[in-house]
Amino acid sequence: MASVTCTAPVNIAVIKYWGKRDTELILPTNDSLSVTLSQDILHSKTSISAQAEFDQDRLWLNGKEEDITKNKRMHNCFRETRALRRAMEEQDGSLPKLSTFGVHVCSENNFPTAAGLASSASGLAALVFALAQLYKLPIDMSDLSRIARQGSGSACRSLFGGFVAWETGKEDDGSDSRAVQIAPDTHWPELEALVCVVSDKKKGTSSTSGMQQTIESSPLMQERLRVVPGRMAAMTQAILDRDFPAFAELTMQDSNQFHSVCLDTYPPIFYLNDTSRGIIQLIHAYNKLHGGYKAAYTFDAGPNAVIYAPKENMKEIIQLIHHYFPAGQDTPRDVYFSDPYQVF
Ligand code: 2P0
Repeated sequence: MASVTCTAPVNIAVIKYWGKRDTELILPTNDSLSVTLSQDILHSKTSISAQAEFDQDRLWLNGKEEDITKNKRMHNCFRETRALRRAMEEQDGSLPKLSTFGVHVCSENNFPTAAGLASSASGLAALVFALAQLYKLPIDMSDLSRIARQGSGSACRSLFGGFVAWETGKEDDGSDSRAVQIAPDTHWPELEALVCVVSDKKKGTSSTSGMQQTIESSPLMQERLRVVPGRMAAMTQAILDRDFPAFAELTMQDSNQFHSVCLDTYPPIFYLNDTSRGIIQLIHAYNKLHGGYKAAYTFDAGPNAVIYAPKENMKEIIQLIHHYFPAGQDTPRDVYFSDPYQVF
């Protein structure tokens, strides 16, 4: 039996991926860019075993077995990594025939699954990385990211630390749609992320179906596709320059536009709630009070806020959040916050 255990971190996009030009190969309509968070708090931990006696691939997620017979995306990851392993076994007859064995997968998230905290990104990244280790594939991370992408689009970005772009690519076969690291995690140590868990409930509209509804019905999406290339270039420069005001403005604008296209989708998709909007107002008031950018918010496909800020501001921001959105109160808002905050 061969076994491997890996963890993969969550990534939070500052230029959002939303929309596919090919739903089979998972090719996006626009480039995206994310920050990979520290693995200390938000991660997926995945153990896999391959054994001749295993007659099929099986998954246990957070301790409960899931039926993956119709899970095409997981099978994409198994198929692609097995094909590479098979080629190695054909070249070197002494290698164990792992490609013919079934694989059992045990995966755990240490945060709410499917609540808009990028659990599919870390989960599929951990699976693909674990398979590459198990099969001892001589493959670089960008090539591996093309396989992770076929499990879940945003998973391709979680194979790298630091600041990561997912390039849409031009080819119809997806061969150039991959993740690349813009800068390593050591590049901007002053930048921190605070994850505010507003709700740990499963989201109402999955990202996969929500983004296709947007593509089919939102006229505003055309405007988004027009502005994203300029934002990608400006965001990349802001990161390379460690220019927090530029990073903050672009991050908030892109989050707002992403939620605007959700609202423009017909019927509309609501991911933010009153608490999310309260946090948006608080961050703008905080920045205005200081006459500059002290913090930036971003929201994915759920109500939970991620606040990026230089380390020196984080203590004050946490106090503000706790003051205006006290945790543990008997309110209908179901608010609590991650503690301690993320440092990457
Ligand atoms: C992102 N999101 O860039 C954006 C922002 C949600 C909002 O990537 O269908 O779970 O598996 O490719 O990767 C969520 O989309 O969707 C996502 P699939 P995925 O992080």
